[in-house]
Amino acid sequence: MSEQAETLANLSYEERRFEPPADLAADANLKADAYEEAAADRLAYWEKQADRLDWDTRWERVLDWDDPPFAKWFVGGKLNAAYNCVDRHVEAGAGDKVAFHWVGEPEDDTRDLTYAQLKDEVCKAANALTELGVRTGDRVAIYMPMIPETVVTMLACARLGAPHTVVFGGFSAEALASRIEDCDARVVVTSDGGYRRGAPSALKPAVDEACAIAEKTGHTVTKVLVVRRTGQDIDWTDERDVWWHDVVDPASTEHQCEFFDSEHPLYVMYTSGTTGKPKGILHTTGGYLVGAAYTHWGVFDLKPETDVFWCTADIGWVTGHSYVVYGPLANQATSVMYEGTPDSPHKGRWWEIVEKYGVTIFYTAPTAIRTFMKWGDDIPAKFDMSKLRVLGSVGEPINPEAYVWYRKAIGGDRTPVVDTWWQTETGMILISPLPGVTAGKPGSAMTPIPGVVADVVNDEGQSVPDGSGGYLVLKEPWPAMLRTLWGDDQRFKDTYWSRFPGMYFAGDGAKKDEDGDIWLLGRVDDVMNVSGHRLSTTEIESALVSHPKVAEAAVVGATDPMTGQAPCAFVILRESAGDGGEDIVAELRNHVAKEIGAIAKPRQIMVVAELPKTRSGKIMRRLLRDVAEKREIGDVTTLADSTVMDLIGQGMAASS
Ligand code: 6R9
Repeated sequence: MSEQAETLANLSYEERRFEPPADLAADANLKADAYEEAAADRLAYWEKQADRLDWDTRWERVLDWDDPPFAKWFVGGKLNAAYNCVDRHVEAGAGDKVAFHWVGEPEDDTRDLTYAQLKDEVCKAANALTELGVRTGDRVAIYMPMIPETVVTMLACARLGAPHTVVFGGFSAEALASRIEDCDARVVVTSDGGYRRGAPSALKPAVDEACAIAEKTGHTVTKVLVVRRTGQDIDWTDERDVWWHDVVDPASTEHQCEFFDSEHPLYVMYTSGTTGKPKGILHTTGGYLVGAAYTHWGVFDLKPETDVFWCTADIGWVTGHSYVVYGPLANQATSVMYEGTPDSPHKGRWWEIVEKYGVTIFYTAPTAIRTFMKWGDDIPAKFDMSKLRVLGSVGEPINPEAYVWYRKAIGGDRTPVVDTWWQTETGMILISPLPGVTAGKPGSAMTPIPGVVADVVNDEGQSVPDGSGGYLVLKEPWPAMLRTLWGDDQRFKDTYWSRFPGMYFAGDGAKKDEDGDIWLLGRVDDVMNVSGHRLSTTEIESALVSHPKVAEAAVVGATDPMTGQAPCAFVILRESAGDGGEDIVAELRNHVAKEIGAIAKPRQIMVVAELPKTRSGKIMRRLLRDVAEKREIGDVTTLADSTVMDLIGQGMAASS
């Protein structure tokens, strides 16, 4: 090998390893033998994990996989998720323990909620929701900021066996309406607004608008329950809208909970797929709660007596469901929950909170880590974060430099970093280092956790050798797996189970390194990952095409130093729109924000005369990605008209 080639080979090989600290390893919840135990008898291992919960009726069978891909876990078992998250801890004498140190964005607006208080609030909300007509099986939509009432509402729904669907507060009225309609929710819980970046930001107007949109298709929302958070002025529909303080506050704290079948639906969470229509991922009660509790305990090495856990995710995403709400509460953890943005009122706000509450385990996303890196080491250095002992990352691949910075600047060079791979569909972490076992490699999610069977396969579905890349698959069912897509079993089969027969196809590319450790390489479908949030190219294209001036649109996810990927759009205007006018780009960006949400706003919009298409009419996104990432344009031989790229290239030069 030439000297230069050798240098290159070494550069692309990550040699840094971070061994677990000795004290953590000695006392770890999960040790190396867990891998062997789970491999020897996987179902017995999961059965043991199910004993973390309180069951009213014990299951008869651990897994029913007789009709794949439709799984049933802990068959015949009965339990209540809210009882497991709250009541049983109070009954065990932990009522005075803090469940949440809640921190509002305005300084000094804080509230500690004990398990006993949480139990009272959940019971009151369950009684109030019943008054409003919610029955077992009914879907309830939740569109809320990060306030305690959001958790209370989710648990109240779980207590009643009414599946919730939480819609991220950053989503638009249109997006909210489509979710309300898809899962046929008749009751919506919201607030007047929440605090973001130092100012009240409204939520209720979007609910009003969503109800009006739904009404047009014949779908009536009968009740909207509204928490007063900011006190801002809002419109009010007398027969439909109800204040939380009028119905929940005076309700009884007594509520007898019912126990539901292990497979009773717990929630539906919408996520972007490869078509314009979001998919309603269905999670059920027993398996999901077992998976969330087990991974929260094992991957973060949670010691409920002494740890203070903080997952910064918004409850509107699956990470918030599993690691702000269900996992930590099932494990009787004490958690921090923060309402606002990391830079309000100053860029050290998160670290100030870590210091104040003595946070020991911290879980966030690479996009946030990269932002802090940009802001500089001196900001976290001002705070005492010496109690931190485990750091976690989720949502997208973490670049090795960000990993190393995170470990050093936040973790004082002591803390293991667990890079956790999972999805809305998987419900729980599946691939991750274990903090007391694994010598972490920056950038690698390492290996499947005990109980999980994952692999990287080639186009034919064969396992690739170490040192090669392919597609990430799961080869055995796991308890928190999605059960189906709400109302669409066929799409469930097509999306996840048809690419490789008998295996779950995650949609992610991955490689195994020479040691067999897994590196995630990003999506292999038309889904992009923007700041850890999934957006589909088709969804943004549909939003653009719904604008009266747009004839055609193509969207690609271009690499972005801060957000991982950023949407870049190429649009063809309608003849009638002329050149679209001076503000066409701003107009279209705002239109996308209105249709989907601000997070989907294209970073860049280029008005073009043609789009590169194959002879069969498929848009060649690969070429557009080359343009968006300012690369040399790749192979154009399959283009129907090869001059198209020259035109786009010229337009690009003119616009930059
Ligand atoms: C939990 C969550 C899932 C997609 C997934 C993958 C990406 C998540 C990752 C990661 C590399 C990690 N992803 N964690 N990629 N390393 N540690 O994020 O769920 O919003 O459904 O996104 O995110 O591409 O397929 P969700």
